[in-house]
Amino acid sequence: MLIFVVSVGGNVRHYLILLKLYDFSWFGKMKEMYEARNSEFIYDAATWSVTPAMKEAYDSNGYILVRNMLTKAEVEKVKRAVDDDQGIQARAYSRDDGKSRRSRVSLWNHPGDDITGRLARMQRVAGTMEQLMGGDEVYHYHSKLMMKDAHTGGRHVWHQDYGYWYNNGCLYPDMASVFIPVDDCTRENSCLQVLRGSHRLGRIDHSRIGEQLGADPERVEQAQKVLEHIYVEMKAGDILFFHCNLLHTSDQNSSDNRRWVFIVAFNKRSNNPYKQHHHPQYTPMTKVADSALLQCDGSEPLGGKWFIKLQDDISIKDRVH
Ligand SMILES: O=C(O)CCC(=O)C(=O)O
Repeated sequence: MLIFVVSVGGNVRHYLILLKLYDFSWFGKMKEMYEARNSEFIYDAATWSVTPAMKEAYDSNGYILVRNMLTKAEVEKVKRAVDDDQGIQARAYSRDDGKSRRSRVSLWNHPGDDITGRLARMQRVAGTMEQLMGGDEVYHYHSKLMMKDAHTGGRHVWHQDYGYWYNNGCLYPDMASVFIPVDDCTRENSCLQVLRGSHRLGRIDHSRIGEQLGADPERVEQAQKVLEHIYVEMKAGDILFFHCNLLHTSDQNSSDNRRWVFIVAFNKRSNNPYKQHHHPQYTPMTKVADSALLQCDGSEPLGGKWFIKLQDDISIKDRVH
């Protein structure tokens, strides 16, 4: 109950107004409406779980963005690991964007037990993705460090990840990715762009553009007329979870700042590819506690990750789709 004393006319008459405000739930409801509309949530370690509102936002928009999901200490640890040029970076190759720029990528099939492997298998990452995908068992399909360096980083044309993975013998679009910035991602340094709700268009035909597969430009143009185009600006520590049919793109990085991100892809056990290809068949994945990342000291070996070499990355080889 709130009591206000109101003075009218400057002095004489005073009114006592009693306002019974038993119910502040409108505030919570407004917050929920904002979160659902924008697919944007704030991480709270003490209470975190995938709520029906998050699942609904994921199902209707094709993604959710969770702010502050990694702590500063965790981001620093990940940064140190990828900045080591004898580590993951040493396995990188570059991809032509069809417009004379290149992005560097390091890609590996099994998570391993180093910092990046623990990051992928953490409850916060793998557990959240699994819940958003419906709760069935998921496995690690691959991870990559996508490096767009200042002034040189290449673009990614509009595509759906399932536009690639369909060709790998995955029958269902029961797959998804987790986008984890190592650096802040802004419009200037080529943050991810998505078409909200485009996963509901189903799989679109893809064809070759440079060394990439791009979604049929006619479809993309029509989709852009009816769906909202979002620039997903993120701080290092924020995490984006997105469906494999969500149309996404990113520009060349012409800025002074590099833009490096991890992308972890998951597949459902029930969607085991019907043929062998350059990413793994179902392989059980052990999730680790959220504390596992900070327990790494950086000396963990990179063994068992099955890094992909340029010649093995059939997604950039000439082929008919
Ligand atoms: O790094 C990016 O901006 C996008 C990468 C991407 O879309 C992909 O690898 O499928």
